[in-house]
Amino acid sequence: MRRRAAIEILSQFCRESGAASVATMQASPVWHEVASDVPLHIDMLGCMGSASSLGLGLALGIPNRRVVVIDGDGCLLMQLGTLVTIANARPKNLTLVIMNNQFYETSGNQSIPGAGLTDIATLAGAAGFRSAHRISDPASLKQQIGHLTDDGPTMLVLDIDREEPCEVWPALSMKNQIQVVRGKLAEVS
Ligand SMILES: Cc1ncc(C[n+]2csc(CCOP(=O)(O)OP(=O)(O)O)c2C)c(N)n1
Ligand SMILES: [Mg+2]
Repeated sequence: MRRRAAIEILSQFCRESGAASVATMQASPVWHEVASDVPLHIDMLGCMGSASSLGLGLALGIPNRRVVVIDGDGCLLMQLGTLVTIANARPKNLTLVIMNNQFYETSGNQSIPGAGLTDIATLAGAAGFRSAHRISDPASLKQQIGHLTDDGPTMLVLDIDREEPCEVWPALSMKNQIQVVRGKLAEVS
């Protein structure tokens, strides 16, 4: 599936449900192309493997709101122990989406270790995630995201086509995004 098609579906879910979102790597510029209106969004910039930890903190802090993290497959492998940390914390409202393109696309499309061999959804299940599904097409993603229950943490592993990395990165400030999200959450609580 194309990254953009997946992010259109994920961002529409956040728009409709009021979920907070975190994106990283090549998901970030696409998110800003299609979903700059979705209010509770933070990009994890630069720090491979930390988007899921930021999402975990958010999910524990706002337990009545769903949190969707869009992570890279290479990033997940960089800090694989986070799967156990997340499963152990049992955030019912957290969904970790892995963009399973099998490449480090951002740094020039080097193949990730375990490409075509390692099953990330099985790793998540073994770590203690309540459910983990591998999804290959937009229709299945739409269906699966419509059936998310508050029985997380859940993982969706999306098979994403190899693309070329974006040429122009949007100007983003994590500090600013975190302050904006904090302010918006304070307004509604
Ligand atoms: C610890 C660490 N090593 C290397 C890098 C350089 N680097 C930046 S992005 C990236 C690839 C990210 O790959 P993936 O998580 O699969 O996301 P994709 O680019 O495929 O969306 C690498 C290796 C880094 N930022 N941090
Ligand atoms: Mg990747």
